[in-house]
Amino acid sequence: MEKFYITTPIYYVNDKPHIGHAYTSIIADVFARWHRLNNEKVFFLTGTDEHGGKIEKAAAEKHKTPKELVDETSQKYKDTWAKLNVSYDKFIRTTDKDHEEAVKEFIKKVFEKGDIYKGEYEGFYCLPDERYITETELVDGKCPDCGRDVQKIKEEAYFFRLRKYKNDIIKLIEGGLIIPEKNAKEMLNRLKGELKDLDITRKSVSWGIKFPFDESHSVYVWFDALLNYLSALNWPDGKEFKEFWPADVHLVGKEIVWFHSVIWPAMLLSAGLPLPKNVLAHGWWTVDGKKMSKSLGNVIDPVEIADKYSADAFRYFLLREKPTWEDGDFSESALKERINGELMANLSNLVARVLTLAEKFNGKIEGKVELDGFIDKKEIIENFDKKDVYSALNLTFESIRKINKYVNDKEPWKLEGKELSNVLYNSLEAIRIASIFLKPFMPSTAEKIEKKLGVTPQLLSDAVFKEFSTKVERGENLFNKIN
Ligand code: ME8
Repeated sequence: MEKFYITTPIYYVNDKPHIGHAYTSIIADVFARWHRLNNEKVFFLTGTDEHGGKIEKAAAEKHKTPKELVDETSQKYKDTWAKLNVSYDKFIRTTDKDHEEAVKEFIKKVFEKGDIYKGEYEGFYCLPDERYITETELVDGKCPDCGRDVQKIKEEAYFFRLRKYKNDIIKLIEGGLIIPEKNAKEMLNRLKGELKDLDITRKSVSWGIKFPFDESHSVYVWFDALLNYLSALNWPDGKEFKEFWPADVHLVGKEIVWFHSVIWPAMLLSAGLPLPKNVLAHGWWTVDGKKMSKSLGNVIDPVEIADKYSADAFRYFLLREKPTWEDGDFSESALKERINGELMANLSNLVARVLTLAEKFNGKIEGKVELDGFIDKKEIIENFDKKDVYSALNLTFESIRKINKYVNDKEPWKLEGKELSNVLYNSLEAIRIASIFLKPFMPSTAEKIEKKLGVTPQLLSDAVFKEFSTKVERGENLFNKIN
């Protein structure tokens, strides 16, 4: 049996999740469900990143202890994923005891390898991004990534010999680690410049894992966080580690590709561990054309959207509105258009029309296969292999349009007897097959269709025309028009 290990970034708990976080977790969920549908052994990991100066500061501002804040916010993440049907296998928190132990263990290994030394860090730091910035990287004195103010720091620190792994990393990226290509190019360009060793401890941050060789330092939050991908598998001795490592996909937003494709592989090389197969980067969401931010008051809560329009409608919108690697804009009006114009007009009406006729039909629904080519299974599978869930979803909806066209052309409401039975047979079987491909994207809608058709949960291997012998029930509409 094949295995598939997919991870999301572990999210900072300074604030509750917004639609950007939801987007990543939903894409990861699509992959996890797709591979389960293929009967593979799947480990889908998500969680929260709970240490560091940013969390320390957020807690102080909210008049809470860091512990209170991280407990509260990580629960909000869990609640959000439950609401959005994100079917993770494990939710890791970096404040979990076993994670902290694994981090210390890992640091010991890297230290024994001779890859850690003591020095002094002098430079800048972006607290919101939790990253070190050199003088030459500054843009108008601000963080080159987010444009916010930076802190100047000069402190004793322990360094990781990142430079030592530069050539290995370049080869790894040239070998196709990063999807898409444009992000790989960006990383290779950055690697052509000067690469400095990485400061991996902070003396001035107390909310963190104590550095094992010098407890006056805490471990740099990114060094701690990246290790979640191993500790979640109970590295070094866990059976999960043996079964699932290396990761098949580390799914990330494009701003943290550097950490996942340069720093993380270097850490693994130092510890003598196998490297992940892919780092998959996606684009960003803006809201009504602007970056989401508290000060603009345009941060969108995914739970509110799911309550208002359903989790599946929200999932569909995020996955359908823009190619995965591109940036896109979120607006409720665009969401409503997709619900009315696609989910209702295309999918929901089709299912309702066919099932109304099928419910009334007296006798066995039999026919000969006429709609066999309505879905391009091969291309959908190829797109999943290329990690392009956007195209896979488009092809799935293309198949639903084809069933609609078939029904419109055949006008079954004017037919009876054998002719009607034949059209119903083809439409029902096509709907059943399409619902299998809908499962990763819209799990509860697919489940509702299965119930209406009277079939039990299906695997990808069931996506072939069979006999139709179950009792159907039209029931409620899958989607209703939104005004
Ligand atoms: O970076 N559009 O956590 P984070 C799309 N803790 N995706 C977005 C987004 C947007 N506007 N905003 C956030 C961290 N995301 C670290 C990760 S991993 C070892 C440590 C998504 O809470 C996207 O996946 O800032 C991005 O990479 C992630 O949330 C950043 O979450």
